[in-house]
Amino acid sequence: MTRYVYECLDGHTCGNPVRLIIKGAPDLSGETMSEKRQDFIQNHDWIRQSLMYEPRGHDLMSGAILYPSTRPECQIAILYIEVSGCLPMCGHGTIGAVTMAIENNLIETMEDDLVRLDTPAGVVKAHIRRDGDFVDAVRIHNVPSFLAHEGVKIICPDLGELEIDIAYGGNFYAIIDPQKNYEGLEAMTAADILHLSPLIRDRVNEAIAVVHPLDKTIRGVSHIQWTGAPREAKAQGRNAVFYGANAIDRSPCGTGTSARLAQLVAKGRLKSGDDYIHESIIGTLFSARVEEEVMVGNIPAILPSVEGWARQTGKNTIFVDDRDPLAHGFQLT
Ligand code: PYC
Repeated sequence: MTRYVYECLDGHTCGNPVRLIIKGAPDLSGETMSEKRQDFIQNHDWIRQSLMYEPRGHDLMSGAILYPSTRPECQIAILYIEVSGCLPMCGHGTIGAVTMAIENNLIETMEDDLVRLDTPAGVVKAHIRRDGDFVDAVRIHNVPSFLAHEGVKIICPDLGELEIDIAYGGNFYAIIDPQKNYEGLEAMTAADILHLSPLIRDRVNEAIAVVHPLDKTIRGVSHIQWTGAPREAKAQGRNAVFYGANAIDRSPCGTGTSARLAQLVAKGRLKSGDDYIHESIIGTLFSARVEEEVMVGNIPAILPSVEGWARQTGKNTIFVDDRDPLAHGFQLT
């Protein structure tokens, strides 16, 4: 019998789970985090499934693994594992992983409480706001984000024709704004989002092939963002992001917020220096900012930052035992 043992720190960022694997992860081959991500996907994906899916995880589970950096300018590298796959970047995951790693003395910050992270999508800077021995909040300076396609038309069962924008913020998002056949997030139940989002994702990916212009391994719309009017007085927008087979992000979604900012700048509704407070489906808030306008190849893009808080909920030693018929987990679809 072989028993694999994983030491984890469990927590959440603004309501969405983060499982940080601190012991037991495999060595990965590759010169960069993008190559190591490919190695993980090809050779070790069962570990993600074991730790994210039921019965050790659940439909929303999201996690991260720390590795030595492959870039001289970064303190640490991070690999994102989630029910939806091994992501290029995850915002709430970064805020949670950095919070728990700092509070458990796993990483040290540079000057000004800054950590430079080597992620598969590129370098992400995290600024720590402390409260004594604890981390109060983390502001991530995310990878360049951009509007990739505007007004993609699809037919959505139940709703009818929808016009959807596709934007990148570390993952590709199909963003659904209020329009003739969609009144806004306030008109949707969680069950509606869970039912319609995978159908929309399939139709969007059939309609258009999205590929990152500088990294061909980042491709396809993985996340669906439903937008709507905020409920919190200080928020400018509210959203619900669907991912995986059955998940709605409980946080305002870091890469989703970055994609949203890029979309709003491209449409002239935000500009460099503007703040944007983004509300989640459960009312938690991320405080985002358009830091700078840049180019990605020949596409106008932005550098977004997103601040949020995370709290550790416990420590977890997880066994994956090859006598267990459900060792590699399962999902209900
Ligand atoms: O915060 O970037 C994010 C994220 C992606 C999927 C769930 N959360």
